Amino acid sequence: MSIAQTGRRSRRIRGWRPLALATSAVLVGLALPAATASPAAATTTAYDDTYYEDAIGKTGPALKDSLHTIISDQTSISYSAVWNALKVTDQDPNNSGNVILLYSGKSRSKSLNGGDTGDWNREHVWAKSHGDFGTATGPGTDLHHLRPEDVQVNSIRGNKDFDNGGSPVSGASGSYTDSNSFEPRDAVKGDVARMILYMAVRYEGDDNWADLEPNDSVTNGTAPYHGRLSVLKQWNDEDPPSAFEEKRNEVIYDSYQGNRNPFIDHPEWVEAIW
Ligand SMILES: [Ca+2]
Ligand SMILES: [Ca+2]
Repeated sequence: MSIAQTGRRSRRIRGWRPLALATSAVLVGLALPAATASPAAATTTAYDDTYYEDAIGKTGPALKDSLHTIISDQTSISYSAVWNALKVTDQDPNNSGNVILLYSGKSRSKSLNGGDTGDWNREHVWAKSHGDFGTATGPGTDLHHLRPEDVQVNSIRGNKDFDNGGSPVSGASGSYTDSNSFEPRDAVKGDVARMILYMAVRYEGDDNWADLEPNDSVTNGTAPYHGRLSVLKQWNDEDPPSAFEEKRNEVIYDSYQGNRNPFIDHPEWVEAIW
């Protein structure tokens, strides 16, 4: 672990009170952490009386069940239609001709979608081999976990579980990887967590697809599980929903699938369920 990584990880320590922290930092001459994150809180309550009406007030498995029912009412699109959808959902707010690539944060021309070096392609944040759902219309085409990514960076991420640690990823500054896991840059850590946990609630094995669930492993292989839950929960707290993420949720709801990612509207529901 590099010094830089150590610094990044130590910035948030659960349960430390600011006064005690300041005092102990002075006593032992430590630098204060650069930032602290608050527990997740609702991004919007605009849908609580309507879309989420049946889920409000619930917790644990009852909340998960209720959200599953709510978000399973959706339109599904084909894998070929995903290209044009991503050009809308992930459009660069500062350049309408470009999309933002998830792990690298780079802005790249919408027209460079494809499979060659320098192109961007369709990254399955829930690795499609975890549950082996492929790219048939279903979980493999669900826009809530599909993002544009550079072809090479996508290949480096592969089907690895998510965890902290590793060596810097070429072409994706701030991301790290080792033999069995991938750590995205700080600005999208929460996005990744909320996408994985959306998939876990949306897919419960009551249709033709596997029951996708998070766990704490980094060796899930083709099992319908994705790790690591403990790290994803931290990332959800550290990186609250951004305007980009909220707009993306809205566009998928309004224009493509008619369903929402509940954890973008209510990130505190992660802790309420897991
Ligand atoms: Ca974010
Ligand atoms: Ca599930």
